[in-house]
Amino acid sequence: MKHINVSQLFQDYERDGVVRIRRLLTPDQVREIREELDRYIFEDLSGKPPDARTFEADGKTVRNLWRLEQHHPAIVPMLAQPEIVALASKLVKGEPLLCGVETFNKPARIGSGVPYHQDNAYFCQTPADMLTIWIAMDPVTLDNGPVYYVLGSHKAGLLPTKASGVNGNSMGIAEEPGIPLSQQFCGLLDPGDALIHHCETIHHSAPNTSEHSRLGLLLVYRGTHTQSEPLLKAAYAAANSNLPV
Ligand SMILES: O=C(O)CCC(=O)C(=O)O
Repeated sequence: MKHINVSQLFQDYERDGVVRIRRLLTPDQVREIREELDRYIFEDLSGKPPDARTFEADGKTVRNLWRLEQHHPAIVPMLAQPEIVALASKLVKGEPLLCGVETFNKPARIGSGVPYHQDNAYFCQTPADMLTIWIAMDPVTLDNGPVYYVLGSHKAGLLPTKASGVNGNSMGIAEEPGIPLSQQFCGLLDPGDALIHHCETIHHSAPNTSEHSRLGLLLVYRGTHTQSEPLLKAAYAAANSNLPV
């Protein structure tokens, strides 16, 4: 990680609400983590509670793994290395707390899309010093459902939400921003590359209709100084209440 210019990254993050980092993980680390995720899904997942995962519409292919830090804590040291924690600390402007380790698997052919949203509609934190480090385990291409971001959108704060009805992504934004894809930042990545986005940056992704998996592994950090906002929590609970697990 010595190749990262942290001050420049901080400036870019503050301006755009999203930054790309090449080679956050080495090919060996990616291989090791991917093997462990495959093993966890195959051997352990069926014994975990329903909040450990969301399936695709076929009811059996994993769309998301949730709460890996609780359900599979042994994976955390493979990811949350000191340099990554230090980077998170700079961007959340305080002591970083790892509050989520999860995946967006986007399996080949059936991986579902993610509606336009801001993560803080789920996280419900104030101040909004919270972020996601989205690490590519596969090549992310134009064809397999990359994440698109509306640059600078975090600066407008949290926008009105609506329930999206999407299992695994229940909170959408009430009005899509109307910015063409060509003017949005497209997170094309090689395995081991990462995106870091602010929790109020608007983003979304299309279904994966390609023959290639697009697995993203996410680390979510907040500063220990942030607090839950009860009104936001209530809206989130309402949006989730009618969705299957
Ligand atoms: O991986 C995706 O397609 C969406 C990811 C996402 O919504 C997020 O990182 O908050």
